Amino acid sequence: MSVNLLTSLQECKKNSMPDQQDNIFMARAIQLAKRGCYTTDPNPRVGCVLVRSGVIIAEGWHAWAGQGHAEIEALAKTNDAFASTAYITLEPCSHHGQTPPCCDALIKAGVERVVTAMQDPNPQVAGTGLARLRAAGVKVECGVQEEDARALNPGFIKRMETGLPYVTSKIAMSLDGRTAMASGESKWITSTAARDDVHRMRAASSAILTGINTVLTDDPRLNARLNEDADVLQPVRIVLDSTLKMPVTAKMVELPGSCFVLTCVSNSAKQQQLERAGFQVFQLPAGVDGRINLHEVLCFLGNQNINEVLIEAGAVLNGALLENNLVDQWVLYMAPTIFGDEGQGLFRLPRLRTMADKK
Ligand code: AOF
Ligand code: ZN
Repeated sequence: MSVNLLTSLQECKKNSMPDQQDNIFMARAIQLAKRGCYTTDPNPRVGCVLVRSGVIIAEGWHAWAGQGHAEIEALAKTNDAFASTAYITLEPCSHHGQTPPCCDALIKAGVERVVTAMQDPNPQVAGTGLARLRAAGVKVECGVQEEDARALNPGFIKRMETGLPYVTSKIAMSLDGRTAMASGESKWITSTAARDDVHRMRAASSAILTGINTVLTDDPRLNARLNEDADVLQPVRIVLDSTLKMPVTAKMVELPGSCFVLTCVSNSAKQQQLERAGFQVFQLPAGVDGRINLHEVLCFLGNQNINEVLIEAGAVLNGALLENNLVDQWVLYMAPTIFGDEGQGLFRLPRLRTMADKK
């Protein structure tokens, strides 16, 4: 815990209103949840703080799917949680998934009050955890710092609510809005600081998606390479490759983690070659233009339990994504360089001609 937060907790503990205390302890639970930022997929990031008489008696967070949920990790750190308040960034689960229900563990431990930031959007839980706690006589509040807690898990929430992943597209551009020279050459537009930032974004993503042309031009590794020492569950590397041009020698397939090639042609000989090299190949429906239908791609990713997908692609794919309104968040890095008139733009959108067409 940071010294500042500790001091403010101690100062606050005797005199403050219950609401203020709730906010401070929930802020701490949110901080703890962030420790699972690179590892909890496909599960959400969740933090938990157990408090008695205004003092934190135990803390926990969810780190890896299949391992302890935040509440269980916190309960394991104290042998007496009786009459405590549990601050949890997500409603405690009520179902048997890979682990038993957290709401039962809280009841069994004699927790007196549960404060959560938000309901679990997982239809298997969706309010039943809170209802079970109330039925057992536990005081329950929900909605404390909900906005910050939702921001921990944009992908998990969107996937649970819509079946689709949360989509971020990252684009690096020059001051004159170019993303590559006319030849396709683009290494490097941004500084190392910006690229380090991208590796943190990659680490927090469930998948990195690009188009086959980027692979043919750059042979990218598409893995997360962090400077700091942190556990990372490597994102799935995904390439949209309508006509199965993927080279079996691509660098990305040599690295730990999965590589998916999504295509809309059937070519069993090439598919077998790619599979022998370590790729997983999936055939998806084509759109009217003969390329893979991008909405189908997102449905496929949702079915594969991908929460957050980071797109790192060129102007063609970004143009199609923009046109189909499939991106939730655009992240633009602008470097203080000029590429000139021949350079490639951010979005290939040939149908825009008049001001009435503008996006
Ligand atoms: C909690 N606390 O820390 C997390 C929760 O397969 P399992 O057992 O890991 O369950 C996964 C589901 O549990 C996940 O989809 C979400 O609904 C909930 N996650 N719940 O009480 C936690 N990570
Ligand atoms: Zn749980």
